[in-house]
Amino acid sequence: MTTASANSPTAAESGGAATRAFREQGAVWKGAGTSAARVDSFARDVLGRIHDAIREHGMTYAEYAAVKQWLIDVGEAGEWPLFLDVFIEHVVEETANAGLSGSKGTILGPYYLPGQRPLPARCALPMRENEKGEPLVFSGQVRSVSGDPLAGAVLDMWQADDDGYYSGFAPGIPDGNLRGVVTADEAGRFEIRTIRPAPYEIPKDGPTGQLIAVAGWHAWRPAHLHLQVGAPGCRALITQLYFHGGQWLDSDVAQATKPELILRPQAGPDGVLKADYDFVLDPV
Ligand code: MBD
Ligand code: FE
Repeated sequence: MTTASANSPTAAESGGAATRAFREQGAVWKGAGTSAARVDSFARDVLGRIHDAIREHGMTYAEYAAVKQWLIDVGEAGEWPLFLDVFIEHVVEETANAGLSGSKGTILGPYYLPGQRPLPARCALPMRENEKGEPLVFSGQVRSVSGDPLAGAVLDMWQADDDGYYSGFAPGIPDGNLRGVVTADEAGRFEIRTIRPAPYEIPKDGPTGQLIAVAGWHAWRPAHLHLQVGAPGCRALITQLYFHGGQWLDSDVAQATKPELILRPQAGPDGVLKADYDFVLDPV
């Protein structure tokens, strides 16, 4: 508690909240339906590759004990959602979404919360009276792969604030801040007023941050907007949008950037930053 600002979350606070949020959303996956044979071959493959790494690196017993303690700590801090979404999810996304032809997706991450405020096509995300950060108008259109506008498409959006903190996962931020569920208009269009988010740094006081520090990596994600975009008859798109020239774009700790996901905001006639992005949804 030396230099942390008033709403700076501890790792255990944000980790615990992320683990609770994941448990509550767990029902939506309804079991993976994976066969015993597939569990057997996948689990044996993963374990075999860990055994190989231990042999190749000549792991000592002291190192084995340190790893065991670290794994215990990740669970106790509630950091499995954080750790997995930062270091593993990008490969699951790449694998599961291979071969789609609509807009690019990327990882969901640990900070989605369902049931946020419904908003009309032209709206502002819920924010504090004096929300810090550069105002940003994010607008565009949702279409099918055949180019038809998708009337009534829904954009569920969430983002960090100007300090890089998410409501629901850091103390002192009102519930629902910078989160909202926007219904596009008859032409699939939307125009959302918000602020430009700051980059996100993984908490340094938890086991994930400890691993990153000890390994000499950095803990940053570039600034991003999170979106889940859906429409009837379409496959829901989980994605993130980044900012051209933004710090950490080329070294995202979560490896979740793609060239197709970069906004180029421009100041409008009123001087306010505007970013346009159209979403193309694959069929179900
Ligand atoms: C984030 O904000 C995020 O989007 C991901 C994927 C992981 C950690 C924090
Ligand atoms: Fe994020």
